[in-house]
Amino acid sequence: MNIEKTLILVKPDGVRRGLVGEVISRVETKGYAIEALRLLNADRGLLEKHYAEHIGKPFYEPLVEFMMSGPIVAIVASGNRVIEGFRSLAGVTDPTLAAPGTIRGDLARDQGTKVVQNIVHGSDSPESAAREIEIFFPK
Ligand code: D4T
Repeated sequence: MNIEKTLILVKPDGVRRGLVGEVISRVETKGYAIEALRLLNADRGLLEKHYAEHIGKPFYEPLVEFMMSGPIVAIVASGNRVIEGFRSLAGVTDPTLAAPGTIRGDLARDQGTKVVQNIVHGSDSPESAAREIEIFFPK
């Protein structure tokens, strides 16, 4: 059956704008299952782990500041090919270019900030999913 799990984050812009329900609704309507969910304020240490691959990049510090600017919602969703399925639901990173019909394409735009504010994060591989789920939902 190859049922996968993925980590989804509703970023502070999504929570601030009251889009948590909309994101969950799109995940559920697509047919994926919600396995776990928590609201939290991410601290720098947690974000350093989550965004380790981006440390040193020009957008890293603005990214961390943005991710600490308000509560986020972490979700584990499951289903066959949910990792690529959620990436498809989310749309590409840049919300200006994300296709209409996607979360980012429908709900986000360029805010003129140093960091892309794009409502959601989704794991990009089984390895990332396992690593990220352990960060947000440690056993
Ligand atoms: P996440 O990881 O949040 O699902 O987004 P993506 O997978 O679509 O994008 P990413 O990991 O490459 O980037 C993480 C995070 O950094 C912001 N970002 C990214 C940015 O502000 N400027 C940039 O040039 C890039 C590449 C947006 C998402």
